[in-house]
Amino acid sequence: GQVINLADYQPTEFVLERVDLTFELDPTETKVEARLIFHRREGVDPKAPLVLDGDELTLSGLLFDQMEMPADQYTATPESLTVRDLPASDPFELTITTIINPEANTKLMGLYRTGGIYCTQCEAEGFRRITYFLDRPDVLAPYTVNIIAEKAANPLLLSNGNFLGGAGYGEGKHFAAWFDPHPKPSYLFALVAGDLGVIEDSFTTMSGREVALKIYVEHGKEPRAAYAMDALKRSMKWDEEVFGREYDLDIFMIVAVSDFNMGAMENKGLNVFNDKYVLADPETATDSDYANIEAIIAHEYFHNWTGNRITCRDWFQLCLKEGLTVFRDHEFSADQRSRPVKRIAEVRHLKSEQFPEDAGPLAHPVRPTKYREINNFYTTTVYEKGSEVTRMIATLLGKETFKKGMDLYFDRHDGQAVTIEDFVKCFKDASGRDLTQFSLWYHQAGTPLVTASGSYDAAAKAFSLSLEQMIPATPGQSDKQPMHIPLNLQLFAEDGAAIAPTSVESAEYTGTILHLTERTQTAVFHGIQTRPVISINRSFSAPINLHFDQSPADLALLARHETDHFACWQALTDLALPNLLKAARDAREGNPVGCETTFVDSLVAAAADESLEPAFRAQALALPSEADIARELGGNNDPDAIHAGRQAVMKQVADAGRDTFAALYHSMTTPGTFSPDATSAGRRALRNAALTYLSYAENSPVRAKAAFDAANNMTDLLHALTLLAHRFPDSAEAAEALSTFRDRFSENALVIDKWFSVQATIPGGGTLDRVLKLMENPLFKRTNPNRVRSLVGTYAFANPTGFGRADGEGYRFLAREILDIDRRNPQLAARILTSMRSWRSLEPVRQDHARAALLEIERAAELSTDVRDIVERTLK
Ligand code: HT7
Ligand code: ZN
Repeated sequence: GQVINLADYQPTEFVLERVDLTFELDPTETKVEARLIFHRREGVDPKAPLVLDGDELTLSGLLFDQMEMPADQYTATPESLTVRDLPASDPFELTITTIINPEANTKLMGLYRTGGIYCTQCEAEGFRRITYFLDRPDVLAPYTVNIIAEKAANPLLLSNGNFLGGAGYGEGKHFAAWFDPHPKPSYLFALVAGDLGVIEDSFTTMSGREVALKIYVEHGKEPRAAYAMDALKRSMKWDEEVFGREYDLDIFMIVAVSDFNMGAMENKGLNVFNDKYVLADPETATDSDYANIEAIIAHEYFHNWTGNRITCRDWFQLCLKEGLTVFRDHEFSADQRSRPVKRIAEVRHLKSEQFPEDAGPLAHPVRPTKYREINNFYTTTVYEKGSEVTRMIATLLGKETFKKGMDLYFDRHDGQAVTIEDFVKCFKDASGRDLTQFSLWYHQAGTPLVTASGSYDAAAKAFSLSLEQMIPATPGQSDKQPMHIPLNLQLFAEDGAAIAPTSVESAEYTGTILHLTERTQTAVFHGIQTRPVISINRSFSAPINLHFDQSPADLALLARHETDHFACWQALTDLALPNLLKAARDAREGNPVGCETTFVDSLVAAAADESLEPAFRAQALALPSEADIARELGGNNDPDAIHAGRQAVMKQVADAGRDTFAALYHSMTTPGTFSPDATSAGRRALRNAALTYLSYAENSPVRAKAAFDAANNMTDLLHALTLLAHRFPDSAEAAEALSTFRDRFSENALVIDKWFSVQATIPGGGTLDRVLKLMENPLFKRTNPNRVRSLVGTYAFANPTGFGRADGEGYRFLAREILDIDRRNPQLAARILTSMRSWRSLEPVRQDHARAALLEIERAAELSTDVRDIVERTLK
């Protein structure tokens, strides 16, 4: 795999006008006939050859305008088809026949088989595994698709667009034809065939058109698709109301499959989903499963406008569709649920996933300029930081102007393949604001560090705030320019009342947003009667690290009085962190761990505060994770000490708040039938958080076991199981709960994934043996990405003490597994390998083991481009 550079972008010399595909489906020998109509772009050399992309293809026929192509006029390799000396006639038609083997396709890219179903995944470069093609996102055409297959095994024949018709086709076969009038790039092509159950509904769009909605799942699982259907209808309505976007075909289909490399895929009119993000019922799905389903159904649906109608010019522009669509799904969930609680969850996720990426060897800009393997750029930086950048545009412009910019984007670029520059220009044109400096957010990698310090002048009644920004060096980018950082801030008086200054001397400051644009900047707030407490980066207005020394008393005041609940949570977190960091250092040195009372009291007070919604209180009680603590410590990390320190802090909070937690455990019940709504989920989350602390206070598995036995939904059941397994792994209660759980759900692979994950995250070095044993369990299937992620992936990503064993056995295990997975599914192997991205922040002994494991992978005789790219960048 050579490096692809953004700077080398050139439009194609040939323009694709139409695509006509005919599939004769067969598990091992599917015949694909592609009729492609091209013309030359104006000014192109008439002798220019046509070069089409392929991947592991064999050509079995080639016609030019229906006539056989002479063999000396083309060269076909598995990776490309080059056609030379094309007659000057324009337009012309090329008919390409390939034979492919879906059954043997273990990469799950292109056309493959899963659970007896034919299914495709074409993003990013899967279509070239089906036929030779100009497989790039700026080549758009309308598609007609004919599918021929055995009727009994494949009653369903689906593709993009609207259904044209179908009929019998010889003995035992039938065919169906589909037409998608919306010009689309090949990555949005989809085909599904097989025998599935369906739930059906309909949606009337704002202009009164009726759209048929269908969700296809394995037979017998139809009732478990009801929540996904409900989420789909709410998404369609929301996109009309909030973004003015209407659906544009007669039918919208979702197919759930059990073998899938990612979460879901937004193919035009025919979304394909990992069944994990479709299937839910109270008995088998947790509240977070429901929330994920709602978010991902919305995300893929929203792509219809942000991604499909307007797509990316090239894969460097991936954040054009992904960052924007994540922003849209975040806003949707915020509107459907609690906005502050959603924001807290987003920021937790951003900090635990994206911040480490941005701080490590795999750091890259939101809009990268080079790649070796595009599959490795479906990253949290492109998605989540990309969403944050879009959010900052909304913050800078304000709601109304942001909406104008979005409308302009939809008007100006509908039907086109565009760039980030085109996107940003719409907001510049809608607002008149110069966004040149702001655009650095797309181009400079690394999380900015903002250092703030305040001083109060009682005589002058003035408060001055000094800010400094620093953007850390990242691979390939050593010198950084200062960025445009919008900081939402507010001053509070000592009684907790918000203060309105009489005047402010500052660079641009709109009353809530201070625009930090220089390396250093000072703002002076006048008319401040007493020493103020300042809240900075409210709602997480910018994705930065903030260093601001605030006393526990000031943080406690913010925790109590901030009107922005995200900022309350941030204050509680800022109170907790120094305690957790000190505890990790003390545990490492063998000193006793002691917590500050302001922190413990504030946390317990927040837990008991009935004016706060339960979901918020549950978030407050979920202390920063071991990974969060490791990140804050920054280097020379010992996972065992971090774990021991955090356990000691949990115990102190639990002892101090024991009565509060007992009261919450009894009061936060959810009587009546189960409902997955956010309010009920919040009550369950708070009750379960209380149960966790009680298990520390009581130091006994008895209450958790009783909770396990009494649970009537998966959220409570899994929480109790996790507590038993993680806190009391050697107890009879844990053993019994684990085997009960396995026996009850052995027929449900998605629930068994939870059983694998719970065990993969049991703290401590002994877990590796357990993982190895579980890999021999008949319920574990090496070929299924969900199984591999839930056991191997979860162990590597989410078990710092288990995976990070001091003897390096965890890393060696991962190296072996990566090489094994890579032989079947490089994309999956590469993704799991990114769990090593923070290896340089470990203490020296573990670092040596980690490096050795990475070198072992790097030295392997055969390595996919995917894994080679990750391992080389990780080691650099
Ligand atoms: N746009 C989709 C990305 C995706 C994908 C990428 C590479 C390989 C397999 C894949 N499956 C789905 C998902 C999304 O962001 O909506
Ligand atoms: Zn997406």
